[in-house]
Amino acid sequence: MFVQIHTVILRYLQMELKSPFTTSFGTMKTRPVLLVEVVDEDGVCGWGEGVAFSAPWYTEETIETTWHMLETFLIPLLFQAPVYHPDELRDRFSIVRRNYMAKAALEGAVWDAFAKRHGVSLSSALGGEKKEVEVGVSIGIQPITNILKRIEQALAEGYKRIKIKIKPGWDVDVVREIRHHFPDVPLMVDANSAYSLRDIDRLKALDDYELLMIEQPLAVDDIVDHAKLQANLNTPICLDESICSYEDAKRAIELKSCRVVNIKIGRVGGLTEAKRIHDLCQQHHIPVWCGGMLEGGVGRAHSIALATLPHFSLPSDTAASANYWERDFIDPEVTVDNGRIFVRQQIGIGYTVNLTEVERRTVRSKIYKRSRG
Ligand code: OSB
Ligand code: MG
Repeated sequence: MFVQIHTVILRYLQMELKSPFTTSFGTMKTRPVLLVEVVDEDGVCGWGEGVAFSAPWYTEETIETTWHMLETFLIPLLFQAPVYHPDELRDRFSIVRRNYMAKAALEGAVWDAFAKRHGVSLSSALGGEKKEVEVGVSIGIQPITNILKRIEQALAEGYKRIKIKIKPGWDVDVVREIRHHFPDVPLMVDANSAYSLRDIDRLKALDDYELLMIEQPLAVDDIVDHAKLQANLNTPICLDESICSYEDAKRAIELKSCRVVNIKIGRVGGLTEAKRIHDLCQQHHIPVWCGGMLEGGVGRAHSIALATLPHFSLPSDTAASANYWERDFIDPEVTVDNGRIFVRQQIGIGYTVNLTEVERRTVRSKIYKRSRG
């Protein structure tokens, strides 16, 4: 059985976040979403989501570069030949350098169509086993009283761990204050690359607060300084931005640049690559967890399916739809019950895309057709 995609529809959605999200880089109030719909010869649909933002602060990609790469290179490559298994797309797309979020958006849609054709859930198609996944929340930079309130709320909702964003000058004091109010809460921090080795004393001071890990303290493309830092820290370093491929993960493990890896489907170029990194980390006893990109429902569904793989042993950054949106564009919306998401067993991503909700937010869309003959 194979999937021959003959139509791809790209949609640019403008979503409004319930509350602004601030990282070491800046504040986001809205979130553009690139929705990818693929349709095969028998009318089976698959859905993917591009996770690049409007500005290239997290990686070099933006929603516009993603659209361009899809339109000019990746969709034509997909149309060229049938897909017997979505794993083939990693090779087929490799003639395009990097542009991982663009690749992941299209590959994810094909994975969904593939699972639907085979009558299985995306989780099963990937080899996932878990029936539920544990999740935490990521809380942006904001006045400390708001952070404390958000933590209390998240714990009341059962979230399994709390992550806060830090930056130079907004770190040790904030963590100390949180620990004063919540001495035992599973807590971690994410710097989104805001420090350099010159800040080593400040980062070492975080060792006193029993953090689960420090996520991406140093440069986005670094694994050498992270190794030096890790050798001087008791707290595990978790790499996010620095790991864009299996090879990146391999080198980081070899250099001991981190003790934990955050896997995001978009950042690494798709589910196939995410699975390869998962397997590699499993072999090396490096715990992994599934990161988040403030996704809409389709991206969220993909992250849930990925996190059902056996070695995802730490809570994901996949909070409930209601943590981000007044109304998500899938049915049902993603809900969290005592810190867990129950994995839907329906075929494909397991959620239905609500076209009314999609169209309400669509700024532009374009249909691409495979030419026959
Ligand atoms: O670094 O993990 C990150 C959000 C946007 C970009 C990068 C990151 C994040 C988060 C939030 O931390 C994760 C989420 O709730 O989706
Ligand atoms: Mg991060």
